Amino acid sequence: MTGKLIAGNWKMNGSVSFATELVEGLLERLNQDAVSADFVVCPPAALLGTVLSLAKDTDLAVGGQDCHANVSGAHTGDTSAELLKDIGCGYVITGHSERRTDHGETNADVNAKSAAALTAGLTPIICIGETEAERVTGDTLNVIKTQVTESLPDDCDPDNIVLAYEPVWAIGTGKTATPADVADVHNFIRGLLNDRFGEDAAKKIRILYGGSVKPENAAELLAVSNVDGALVGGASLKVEDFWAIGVR
Ligand code: G2H
Repeated sequence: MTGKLIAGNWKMNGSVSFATELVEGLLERLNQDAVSADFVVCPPAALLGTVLSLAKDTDLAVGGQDCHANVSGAHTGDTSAELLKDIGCGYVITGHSERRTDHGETNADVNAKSAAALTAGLTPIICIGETEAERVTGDTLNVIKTQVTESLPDDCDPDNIVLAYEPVWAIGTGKTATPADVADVHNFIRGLLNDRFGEDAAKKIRILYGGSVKPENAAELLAVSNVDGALVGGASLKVEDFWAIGVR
């Protein structure tokens, strides 16, 4: 692990002209400033070609928003991890709560997709997080424990995985977890990773926070112990805001 990892999840937003402008703006800033953070953008699949051609041979990494667990086959509309790797991606988001909700993805699905990503040579950004109902009933840490245990592939290499803690109630709602809430969960996740991989290996795994991260709250969230970066949705769609989250 080096600096913070700032990952932009564009979700189902953008166009060719939007992507071009945003990526050119990021590259301009990356060329000018000495930056300690690592930046990755995850556009919709249809914009990956546009983004990858602009980001080729630069410090801007590119990722997919999902992948299929299989290498190929009759899976209309899906994209394999191998293909993402082949076109130049370095990362793929797996298990985002919107996929868990919209497509019924289970921890077992997320595990299989993350394993496929690792086999293909991609770094999966494996998302976990509790719902509002689970938080209210005091089940947050139990849910997190189950998600971490079941979503990470058995033999995964800690050098090549990223976790993202995204409380579902804070996603796109403008509600942000307090630094104390985030510290509790991130410290708990680090403990789970220590138990599973041993402290030396576990400390290589970046744990991102996601959920309404914006320039106004980024400094205090990124200062929390065991917060190694951010997974950013809405604010990753404006170059100034996305940049300001990682470079202050
Ligand atoms: C959480 C996040 C990005 P937003 O989904 O993954 O989105 O920053 O809009 O809450």
